[in-house]
Amino acid sequence: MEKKEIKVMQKIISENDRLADELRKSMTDKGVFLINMMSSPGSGKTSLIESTVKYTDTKIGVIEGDIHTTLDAERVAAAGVKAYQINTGPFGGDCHLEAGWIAAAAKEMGVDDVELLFVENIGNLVCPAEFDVGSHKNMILLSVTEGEDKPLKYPLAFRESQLCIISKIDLLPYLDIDINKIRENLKKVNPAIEIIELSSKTGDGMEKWRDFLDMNLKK
Ligand SMILES: Nc1nc2c(ncn2[C@@H]2O[C@H](COP(=O)(O)OP(=O)(O)O)[C@@H](O)[C@H]2O)c(=O)[nH]1
Ligand SMILES: [Mg+2]
Repeated sequence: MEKKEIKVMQKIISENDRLADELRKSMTDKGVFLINMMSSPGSGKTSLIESTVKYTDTKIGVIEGDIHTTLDAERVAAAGVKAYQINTGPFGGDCHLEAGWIAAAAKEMGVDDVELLFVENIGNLVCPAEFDVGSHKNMILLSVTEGEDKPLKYPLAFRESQLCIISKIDLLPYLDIDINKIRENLKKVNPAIEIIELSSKTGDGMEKWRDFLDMNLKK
């Protein structure tokens, strides 16, 4: 990367950090807890939001990030969740979300009736980790079909997250994957990371996820 490009990137990131702090404070003042969800495409972010509704009375809102389509916003809205879709495709197809966009989306959607706001970030394990979106907590999903090595290959995303959901555990009997190795690799890159194993499909482990949300919402 040329020196000029590095300088421009640094400027974008420091402006994003400023907006992120501003948004976090404004959400705290409004009593909204903001969780940023990151993961590879298909690891189960939208499914987890859909099934969370069945386990809590908390008023949930979701800001969906995708390059194209409003499919995820339609899915969570059908599950009874207040939803807003951001598409980056028409603006160059960015593979991450930024704090300013989340602030604008939250304003347009309205959060007066929301206690828990999820940002479903754009599916990939690289760019979203580089941008603070103003969240109180970052979480990452890693489905059991993705392999034990992903925390080692994409450490930043796992380091920036306080919680890792190991998802789709109902599939374990059909796979040659060692869940202990996943845990071990997670702790190698982020010793403080909390880990919850669950299946949005069968509901296994969902009570631990609900407890995590309850504990954070009480604070
Ligand atoms: N077996 C199983 N499939 C799941 C589970 N969670 C999600 N899926 C499936 O995985 C696919 C991708 O899920 P989705 O929630 O769209 O992932 P996202 O791209 O991270 O939002 C869908 O076909 C889901 O039905 C789970 O816990 N168990
Ligand atoms: Mg999704």
